[in-house]
Formats: sequence, C-alpha cells, structure tokens
Amino acid sequence: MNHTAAEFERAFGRPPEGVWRAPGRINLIGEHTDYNDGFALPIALDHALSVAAARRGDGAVRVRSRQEPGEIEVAVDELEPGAVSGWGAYPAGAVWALLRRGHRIGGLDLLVDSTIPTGAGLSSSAALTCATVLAATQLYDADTDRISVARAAQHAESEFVGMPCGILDQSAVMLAERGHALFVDTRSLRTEQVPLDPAEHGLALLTIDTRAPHTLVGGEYAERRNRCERAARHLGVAALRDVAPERLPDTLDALDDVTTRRRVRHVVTENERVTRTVELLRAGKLRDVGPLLTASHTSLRDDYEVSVAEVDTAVDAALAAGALGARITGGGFGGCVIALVDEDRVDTCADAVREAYHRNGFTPPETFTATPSDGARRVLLPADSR
Ligand code: GAF
Repeated sequence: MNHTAAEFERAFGRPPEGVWRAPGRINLIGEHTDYNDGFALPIALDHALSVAAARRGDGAVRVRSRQEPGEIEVAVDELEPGAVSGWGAYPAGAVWALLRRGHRIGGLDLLVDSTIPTGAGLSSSAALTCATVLAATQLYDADTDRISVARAAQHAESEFVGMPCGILDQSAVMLAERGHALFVDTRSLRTEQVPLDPAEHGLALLTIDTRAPHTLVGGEYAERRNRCERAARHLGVAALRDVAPERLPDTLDALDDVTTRRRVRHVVTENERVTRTVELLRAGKLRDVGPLLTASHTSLRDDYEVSVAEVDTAVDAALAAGALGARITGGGFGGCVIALVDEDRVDTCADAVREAYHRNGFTPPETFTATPSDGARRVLLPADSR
C-alpha cells in the first residue's frame, strides 16, 4: 500500500480518496524575472511531496503531516488570511484561494508527506499548494486546467501566506516534463518543453543545498519586487520585461538611483541569458550553457544582491573544481546552488565544496544530482488505496 495512503488511514481512520504527488523544482536560469513579466527555465525534481485527501461532509479542513507535529483544523467558511499560520497556511491557503476564485469546495482531510527538503529553496511550498489545489479540485469536480491550478496556488501563497511570489515555482510544479526544462514566458504563460538530458552529454546538474537559513516571507524579496515595479512605472513600461536589451544603457541613464540601476540591469540581462540558454539547448550545446549560469550568478550576487557567503563559497569551489558553470537557484539569501559538471567530476566537485565549507566553519552542505522530472499528478485512485 502507498505509504502516504497508509499514514492517512492511521491519522483519520479511513482510506483516502486519492493521493496527489507534486515535485520540487530547481530553476536552471531566469531568476527574479517572473514578477517582472520575464522568462524562466526551471526543471521539476524527483524529490516530491504527496497529499492524500478525502472529502468531509462537515465543512472542516483538517491537515496533518508526516514530517511536522500537530494537526491543523479550520472551518472552510472561516478561512481568511491570518486564520492559519506556519506550514498549515499553505494547504489552508490553497482551499481559500479556490473559494475566492469561485470554486465550490467543501471540507477535506489532508495528509502531507514530503521528501523535498524544506527551507532549501526547492519550492516545497509551491508543491504543497499545487498538490492541495489539485486534490481539492479533482475531489469536488471543479473544472480546472494545469495553468489555473498554478495560478490558484500562486494566489494562495501571495495573498494568504503573504509571500508576494511570481509564478515560476507553480508553473514548474504543474507543467514540467521529464527529460525537459520548461521555458516559461511569465507574461502570457506560454510554455515550451526544451529537451534537457544532462547524462546524454556526459554532464550532471550537481545541486548543493547550502543549508544557509532561507526565508523569503521576509522583507528582502518584497523590497526587490516593489523596487522593480517602481522602476517600471518610472520608465513608463508595464514591466521591466519591456526594456529592450539594446536600450539598456539609455534606460540606466534615466534612473537616478544606483541600486535601482543595478536591479534593472540584472532583470534585463537575465532575460537575455534565458533566451540564449534556450537557443543553446535547442542546438544540443548544453556544455556552452555553463558560462551563462556563472554570469547569472555574478549578476544576482553583485546587481541583485541576493547571495550570501555560503552560496558564493559553493559557487567558487565548484568552479575551481572544474564545473562548467554554477549559480544560486531560487529566490536567494541561502537555498541551493546548481553546478553544471562533467559526470566524472561530480564527486570531486562535491568534495571541493564540502572542504571549502569545512575551512569556513559552515554547516556541511547536502548534495544531489538533479534529474528533469514530471510535474504534479494524481498517483492513487480510490480503488488502489487498500
Ligand atoms: C522565489 C519565488 F517564489 C519565485 O516566484 C521567483 O521569484 C524566485 O524566488 C526568484 O526567481 O522562488
């Protein structure tokens, strides 16, 4: 029997009506571009989170987790931002967002089970909101497509949890496919599957969880987002995506504030790096993507200022050990680094990072190689749950 279903039955005394699985993600390139209507190129991981669920007739939402203590219980008609805090805010917010978007959702029992490291910037929160939205809509026969699920999950995170995120993470969780990176135009939500099989090129995507504390609900993310929106207004464009790369020097001259200039330069050049990366992947030139990853990191470190010492140490050590390119992935201020590495140098690179951490007195990092995997789906139907 499925572990999550078994745990659901232990917790709630009946089998679930289904189990939904949603992956974590890393972003290959295109960071802090999504809330500027720009481009991103994430992949889904094989680390995933499962939600076992069944309807309740009394309008209560009860949530338990195999990894977190306690139970959250809240009535569907009492859901409002602030009503639930901590990790339970994500599934509660998912139900709230569906109600706000006009869906008729009733009570639910939910059991969450995850192999996605939390606080590592691998989008465990988007996986949780997306899996809950999928479970709730499928159980209550709400009519939704995968993009609407991603939008509802983003709505939950930004309005209920209070993290003003873009739609990168939810798009990756819902739309990624095995063996591909997902090109996302975050303005139109047009997506394209771009073939990506590092092993075919004798390469690997070494992922280093820096284990530096990473909290995005804090003010830094919102400050970056607000500054970009103010800059777009000042420049008379709908979003920074509309600044043409060839007009970047003039655009920067039109901005008085040196910090704003740097932020704008990051966003405009990062969009170009995404486009260039997609072209290289389409041409089968994965090795040539390395320098773009490193350029992205430099821009995030110096212009966007979202890096920290643990992250820079991992990037520098990986590059010194022969990585073709390396960068911070996700929102920043900790989280994970990805490095494009020859398959036969993965261990050397990981060891080099561990040694550098040891020398600097940092908490030892965790490492794994990322395999482009499938987006969220239902994995267990009612008949399978016994
Ligand atoms: C976080 C956010 F949730 C995303 O929307 C995105 O902005 C990312 O940081 C930075 O690219 O993961």
